[in-house]
Amino acid sequence: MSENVRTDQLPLADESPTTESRDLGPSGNPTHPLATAPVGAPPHSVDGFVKEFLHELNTNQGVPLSMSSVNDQYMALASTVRNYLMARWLETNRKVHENKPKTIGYLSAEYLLGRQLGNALLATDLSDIAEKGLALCGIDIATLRAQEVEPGLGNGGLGRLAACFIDSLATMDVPCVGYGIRYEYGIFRQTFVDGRQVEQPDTWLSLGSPWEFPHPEASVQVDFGGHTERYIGEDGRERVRWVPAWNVLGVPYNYMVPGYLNGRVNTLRLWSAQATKAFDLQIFNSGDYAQAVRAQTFAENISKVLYPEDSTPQGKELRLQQQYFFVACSLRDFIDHSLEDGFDLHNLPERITFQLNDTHPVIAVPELMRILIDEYDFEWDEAWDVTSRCFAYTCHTLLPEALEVWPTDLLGRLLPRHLELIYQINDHFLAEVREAFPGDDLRAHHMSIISHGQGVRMAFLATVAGTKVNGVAELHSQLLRDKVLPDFSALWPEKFTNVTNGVTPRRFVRLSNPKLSELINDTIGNGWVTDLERLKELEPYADDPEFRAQFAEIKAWNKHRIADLLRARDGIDLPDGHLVDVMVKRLHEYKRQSLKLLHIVSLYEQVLSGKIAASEVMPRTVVFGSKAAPGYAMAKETIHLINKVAATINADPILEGRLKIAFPANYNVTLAEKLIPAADLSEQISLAGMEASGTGNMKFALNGALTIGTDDGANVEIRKLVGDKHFFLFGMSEPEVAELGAQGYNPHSYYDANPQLKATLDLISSGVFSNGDRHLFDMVVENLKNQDRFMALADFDSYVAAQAKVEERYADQDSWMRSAILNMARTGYFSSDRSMRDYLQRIWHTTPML
Ligand code: 26W
Repeated sequence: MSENVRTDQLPLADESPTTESRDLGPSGNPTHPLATAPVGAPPHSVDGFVKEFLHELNTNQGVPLSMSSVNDQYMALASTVRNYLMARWLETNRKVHENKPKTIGYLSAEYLLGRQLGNALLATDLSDIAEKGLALCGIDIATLRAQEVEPGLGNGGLGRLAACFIDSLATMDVPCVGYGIRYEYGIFRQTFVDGRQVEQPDTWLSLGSPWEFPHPEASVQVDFGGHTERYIGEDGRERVRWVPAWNVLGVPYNYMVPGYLNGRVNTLRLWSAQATKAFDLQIFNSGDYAQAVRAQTFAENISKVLYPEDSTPQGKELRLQQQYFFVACSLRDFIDHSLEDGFDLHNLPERITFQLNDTHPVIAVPELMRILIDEYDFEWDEAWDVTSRCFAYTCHTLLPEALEVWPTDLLGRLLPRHLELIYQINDHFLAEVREAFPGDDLRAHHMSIISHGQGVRMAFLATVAGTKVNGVAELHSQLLRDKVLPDFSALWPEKFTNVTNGVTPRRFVRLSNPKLSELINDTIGNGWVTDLERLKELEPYADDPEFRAQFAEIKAWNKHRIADLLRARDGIDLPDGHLVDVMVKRLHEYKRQSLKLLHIVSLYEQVLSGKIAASEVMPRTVVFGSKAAPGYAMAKETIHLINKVAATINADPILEGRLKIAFPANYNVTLAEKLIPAADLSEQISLAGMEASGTGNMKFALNGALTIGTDDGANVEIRKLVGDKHFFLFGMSEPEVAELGAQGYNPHSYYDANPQLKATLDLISSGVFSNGDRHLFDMVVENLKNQDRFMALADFDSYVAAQAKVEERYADQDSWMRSAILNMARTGYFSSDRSMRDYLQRIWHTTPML
């Protein structure tokens, strides 16, 4: 509770305006034929579309075409497409309401959705009609597509995966509600000032957000703080009541999640925090205006902004408030609004499985226990029986520092009842551990959800409560069993499983690579969009020179497209014929952008020192895309160094333009959709055992790029499917990394023993990239020479050797294109549809609703 808002000024429950009764529908009996007719969609024709568009422009935007701004036209186009989807959405909800199927409740603190318009046009097969219709109105649809600001409600892999998963569930006709937070400000906008990252607030809502539907009438009150008190119930049993100190209102905003050409539209429900009482008129009238609205601003802070960290939790109270806020809203919403009145909550597991997207929503476990025990008078065992069959947990990381541990004092202050319940869950659990491992107190101590009395280990709570625990790639899931949660996998081996990540082929092939999609359609038909493993049928065409030529032409076209964008946006040239070498992902030391940088500087050093002639350097453009968490100094310093190296090398004639570095700012989903189809080489170079899976690696392979990578995360499975001849493997394996770590890794010895590595690091310290300032990059260089936690120096030689192989292979364009086609043909497995099939079979035990 921040110091300046006194809890007693926050209205208690009974003061809040009651959400009106939920009995839906007209009070009287509708007799007009239209009133009972099913909601129809506008005619699927150019004329029908134009009529709807102009209607929306005139009535919704309130402007005639002649006076309409681009934003007006975009808003009208969005609401036009929405209207085509609305009938499907209402029909889907009607079917769910009628059939009461088992539903998946996907709980995620992040959704990296990307732009909505293109996907909605694809799902409704309106792209061509819209383009023609708008052209008849004198409008270029590309201009309107570019008007959309993507909702950046996520940091990176975890958030984008959630977006791919809900797209797949809708396309596979699986009833699912995605629950999350409607951050007013998403992931920051990245700009570069003198090569340094500067963060700008993400005002994604400023021009309106046509894809959301607020439902204030379905708001949920969420309590915080206060204390608990015991009392004897009328049945004589001891009861506990939570007496909260303050509360806020959760207002749901519904977003459409359209299935691909299947008439289904699932819902993404994002919660926005609002004060339960607008502002305090008495205080206002007493003249303390700021105080009068303080409660309001305080409440709204909860969904104000996304935490921009994607690996090290800051442990901030507001973050825990965010987690409990959306979880409490979601559970209440499902229990009160999706279950029919009088539904017996003992059967809740038949109606829903809540998938925990990492530990961020795991406070849902004690929240469900609280609801069942305190509000529905369940006994402990009854409540635990239901709760422990309602959740499953997906872990997305291997970094120990990324595992959330909430201090008991903070949890006890904010959620006193939940802390009590967590202690009780832990007691019951440890009793089971002692039973399974009698006398092994050390093991019980190690497995305790409460660590050393002052922290709640959220991953342990998720594992204890979850029916299943899965990693996101085979190697990751194995390391979860062997290294992260070994005691738990010893106790419950059957609880642990794997579901390798996937990506949606709708956005990351069909939408972002239209020319390749056309070639595939012309070759094997368009079934692949919903059955991606059919790409396998393309394998024989890898040996077809005509097909290879068409494929190469498309790659070249995609390169021109990104070249135009980079030139226009960042003034960066992408010369023809360059190998396009792309590394796009969050900036983190374990992902080793520094290793990529050492390769680039090593090439430059060799030319500067005359070891090689510039003509020996394969024409290559390296494209980086990376945001660093604002508080992550080493990551920000690495970005600074990359930009300085880029500026120097791009301007140095000695390389005759044969080596270029581009670092477009503000890497996001929209930029990924343009960059990935243009790539020849995909950089997946994390230290083995660190990247849980990666999903960019899958997107690159599916768009015909070859991977240079370590045997880490899903790289292992990609390499297995595409074959060693079509994958540039390098570096230590995970066991070798563990071995080197165990025997003690001394990075300086690699620096001393490897003249080229030494020359490379010394060049950075020479000041050549920093106007002679030899110490500007000491932070990065000293760290690599003395700590190098992620062993970039140890893998340097192997990486440089693999890059030499890349240049050798790329020189033979025909065989390169053959490999590129085989990469595409053999990676259909990495569709998020397949991932969903695995979750359905292994974890959710439910089937699509037909
Ligand atoms: C609390 C701070 C925080 C926030 C986000 C810690 C950890 C996270 C995420 C789990 C980090 C993340 O995005 N992990 C990535 O998840 C992807 C989807 O499964 C994987 O493909 C990536 O390998 C993994 O780094």
